[in-house]
This record gives sequence, C-alpha cells and structure tokens, in this order.
Amino acid sequence: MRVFRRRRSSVVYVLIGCAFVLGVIWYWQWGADSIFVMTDEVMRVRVKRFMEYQSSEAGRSGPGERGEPVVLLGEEKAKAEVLMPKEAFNRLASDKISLERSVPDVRDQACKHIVYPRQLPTASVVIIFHNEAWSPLLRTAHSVVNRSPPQYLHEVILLDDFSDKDFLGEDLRKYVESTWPDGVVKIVRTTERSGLIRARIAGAKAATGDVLIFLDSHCEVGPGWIEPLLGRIKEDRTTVLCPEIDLIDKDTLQYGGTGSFSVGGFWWSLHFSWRPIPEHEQKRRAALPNGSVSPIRSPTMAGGLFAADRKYFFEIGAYDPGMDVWGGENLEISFRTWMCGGKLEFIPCSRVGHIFRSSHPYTFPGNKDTHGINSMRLAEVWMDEYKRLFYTHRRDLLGQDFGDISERLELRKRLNCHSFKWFLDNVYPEKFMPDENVHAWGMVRNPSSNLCMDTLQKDEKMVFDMGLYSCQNGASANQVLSLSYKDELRREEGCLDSGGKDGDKLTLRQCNQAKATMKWKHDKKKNKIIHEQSGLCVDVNGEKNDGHPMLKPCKDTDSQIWTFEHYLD
Ligand code: LR7
Ligand code: MN
Repeated sequence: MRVFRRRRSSVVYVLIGCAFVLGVIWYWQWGADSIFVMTDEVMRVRVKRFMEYQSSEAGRSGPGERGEPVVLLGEEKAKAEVLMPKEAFNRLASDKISLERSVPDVRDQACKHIVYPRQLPTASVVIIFHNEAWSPLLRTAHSVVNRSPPQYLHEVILLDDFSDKDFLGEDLRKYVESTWPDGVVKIVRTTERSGLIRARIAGAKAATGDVLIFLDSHCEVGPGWIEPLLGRIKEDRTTVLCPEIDLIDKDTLQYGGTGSFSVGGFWWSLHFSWRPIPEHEQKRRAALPNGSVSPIRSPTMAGGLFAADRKYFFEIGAYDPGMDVWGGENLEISFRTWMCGGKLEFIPCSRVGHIFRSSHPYTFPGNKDTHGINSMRLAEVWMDEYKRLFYTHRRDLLGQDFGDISERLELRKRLNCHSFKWFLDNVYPEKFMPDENVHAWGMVRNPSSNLCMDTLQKDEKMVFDMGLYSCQNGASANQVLSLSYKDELRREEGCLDSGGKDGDKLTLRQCNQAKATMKWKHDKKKNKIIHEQSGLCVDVNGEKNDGHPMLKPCKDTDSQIWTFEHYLD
C-alpha cells in the first residue's frame, strides 16, 4: 500500500515536471516567437519611417530648412515682438518651420569615420517640459525619432511636468498617438508641479531602456548624435556624457554649430560657466585614438542635455529630490559624479542644438529663489569647508531654511565619495580660490576715505574699470579681491590690468599670466599698491574722486594707502 502511494505521488511529480518542461518548450517555440514576431513588425515600421526620413532629408525645402534663419518682416515681425516677453523666444518664427526640418551637419570631419559597435545599448530619451510651446516641443521629439536608428531608440518619453496649457493636454495626446502609432513616443504626466529636477527623476523612473538621455524641450538633435553617446557608455558605464551643445537662435531659430573648445566650470556663486579646455586635458586627449574628437573630461555640465547608464544614474543617487523648480542640480550631479567615482565627459561627435532663451517662460511657485536654496543644499552636502566661498557671494542666504539633507549626506557616505578638495585638486586644479594660496584677500580699503575697490555689480565675464564704493565690512562679494602668489590682483577669472600711464584706470579682464601689465606689488608696511611695469601707485584720486581708482606717480599721501582685509603672510 505504502509503496504504491509513493509510486503514485512520484508519477504526479514526473507529470508536473513534464508539463513544466513542455510549457517552457512551448514558450520558447511559440510564445516567445510570437512576441518576437510582434517586435519585428513594430521594428519594420520604425525602420521604414527612419529610412524614409533619412533619404528625403537632403531634398527638403521650406523656411528654416538646413537650420537656416527665419526672418520675419512687417506685421509678422511686430506680432512676434509682442509675444517675445512672454515666450522668451520667437514663437512665430518657430511655428513657421516644419516640425521635421533638417539641420546642418556641424560635426568635425573626423567624426564621420568613426565606426561604432553594431550592438549598442538602447536609449530612453527623456524630454521634460512645463508649459513648453508646441513647435519647439514637437520638433525636439521629431528630431530624436528621425535621427536615431530605431534599433537604438527604445523610447521617447515626453514628461509633462503638470503643464496647464490646454493644447498640451488632449491635443498633444492625439498628435503623439496618430504621428507615432507604433508607440515609440510616450507621454507621462506628473500629478503636481514637480520642478525640473523631480520631473527628470520621474522620467527616469518611467524609462526602461539601457541608457537615459535627457533633453530640454526645445532642442534639435543632429545627424549621428546618438551612437557616440551609446558607444562610450558601452565602453564605460560610469561615464556621464554631454553632447556638444549647438546654438539655436532664439530670434531666428537658426541652427548654429559651435566648436569643441570648452568645458564646464562654475562660479563660487554656484552658477555654471564655460571655460577653455585646459592644457593638461588637451595633452591627455592628443594621445588618444581620434584625439581631436575624443571625449573631453569636464568638471561640470550645463545641466539639460546628458546621457547616463540608467542603472548607474540611480546607483550614484539620481538627483536630490529636495531641489525645487530650477537651478543647482547641474553642479550637484557634476560634483557628485566625479566625487563618487564616475567621470563627466563632453562628446564632440554628438551634437544637439538648444534654444537659449532670454528668460523663463514659466512661473516659479511662491516666487522662491530656487537656484539659491538648491545651491545651499548642494553646498551643504558636497562642498565641505568650501561652502564658505559660496556664502561669501550669498550672505543673504545664511540662516535660510534649506530643508532636510540627511538622505543626501547618507548617500555620500554610502558611496564613500571623495572630498570636495579632492575634486578641486584632481578634476579642476585651475579653479581659483580667493582665500587660499594668496598673500592677501578681502576688501581693499583706502582708510582715509573709507572707500573700497568694488566691481559695482558689473559682470565679471565682461571687461570693465574697477570702481570704488564705501566699504561694506565684508558684506559684499563685489569688494572681494585677492593678491595672488603670481602677483595678480584678481577675482575668480578676472585680473586688474592697466596701461601704466599717469591717470590710467584699473581694468578688470580675463587673467593672463603672460601679461606684465597685470602684475602688482603690495607690502603691508608701506601699504602701497604698485603697478610693477610702470612703477606707478594706485590712487583713490583724492577729492576729485570719480568713483575709480587710478594710477598716479607714487608720493607720500593718504590717497595712496591701501589695506587688505586679510593678510595670509
Ligand atoms: O518646473 C519646471 N519643470 C520643467 O519640466 C521648470 C522647467 N521644466 C523644464 C523646461 O520645460 C525645460 O525643458 O525643464 C527644462 C529646463 O528648463 P529651461 O529650459 O528653462 O532651463 P535652461 O535651459 O534655462 O537652463 C539650464 O540650467 C537648468 C538648471 O536647473 C537646467 O539644468 C536646464 O536643463 C539647463 N539647460 C541646459 O543645460 C541646456 C543647455 C544650456 C547651456 C549652456
Ligand atoms: Mn533650456
């Protein structure tokens, strides 16, 4: 009896086992196959569409084709000007241009000879938008579909960050469904205004391709843009990559190519800056294959346009979800990528155009200074003692509430990231620190007048004459100057220069170590500031002061006495 029962149950097991094996075989043979058949069909549609666009592109004609400018005249011009303040770009010109216009191939010749592996990871292109105008948004989507080989384009996600413009609701849905019935373009919507940082996180979470590529909602991608990004990530999944950003003119929508001469930097006020590719990086690249178009290591990125392995993006902490609306996330992801073991690179052979607008065509809920508060979070989590240099610029922010950063601090610990000093030493050694490795820094004061040298709010990227203003006792970043070990009187990027004649003003312009007219001597006993080349002294220009320090023959007078706020030697 017992034996029989055991035998019967083993028969059941064998039957279950057989059923399972048959099931697996069936799935392999038919189930999986039918899925493949479906995919093949969709892929066929996509390949056909791609080939059709590619072969028709050269013959296209109409306004703005090949990225040419659209110039409006008469009544249209007047209308466009009325719209300008609201849209911050020429919407009428944009609306005249085909959503599928061609753009010029601005790549370096050398790019066209690079052969990428046939097997590349697939991309989810995430385009976030809040109240974007119709034509730039859809032109972005069309350009991605038309210029990305279908086998690499897993999907395009239009991530609507709670727009309230009517046409971005049903109309957009219908347009997308009828234009791309194969489903390659998808719309995902947030249920509240998230701001661009959380919107990107939502887009990344919705994505299922191997690689994430983020774009702003007013871009056009260039020919061959996607392969160099996917190829490099296949080579090294810890790279975060930016295409080279071309300029789409906000007035004429002209697509203009830029060269590959710049990398990203930052101001201590935590705004992004462009700077020339440093020499050490040029040297490193020269030794690489395809040297002139090889990836360029960059300390930071502008923010909107980049690619990362999807899993890696989340491994290194995606974004700080505590950041609101706009600003700061670009430097945060840059510092974090480098400090936590990744690399940030610009890819010269991948070109994407972006409309640079004059202002934001959307509201900031609560009128908050989101760049300021987001940057506080960035400084507090990632910049260690160097956050002091940010607060020098933003004393107004001291004591303001920046929310809870404990999870980001934990992330930094968990990933065992380098210090900010490591980042400065290894990734951005050119970065000038106003209060380190200098003889003296801070306010430069003429005690008898209590006037201090002052930029008078002028933009340091411009050339201007240094001014004078009543000393603000360390409260104004406009009065911070440093006397460097190289005898420069300088700010972050600009140095004081002078023609060296009696009465010449002190002009702030891009530092240049080769320039003898940019060298100054100061000793704290005599308290003079001497222009080395001419031997003249900086003078507050006495009673006749016109708001500018100037060079005068040296003499024993109060108007030539200067003290620095801090002396380090
Ligand atoms: O609340 C918002 N929700 C959104 O979805 C606010 C904005 N957005 C969308 C918006 O529709 C757009 O697609 O976010 C995107 C970026 O906003 P923009 O275009 O107003 O920003 P920007 O181009 O002026 O600013 C740059 O810096 C930002 C800092 O937060 C972002 O990182 C932007 O992506 C970034 N843009 C670029 O890097 C493009 C190249 C510019 C350069 C140099
Ligand atoms: Mn933008």
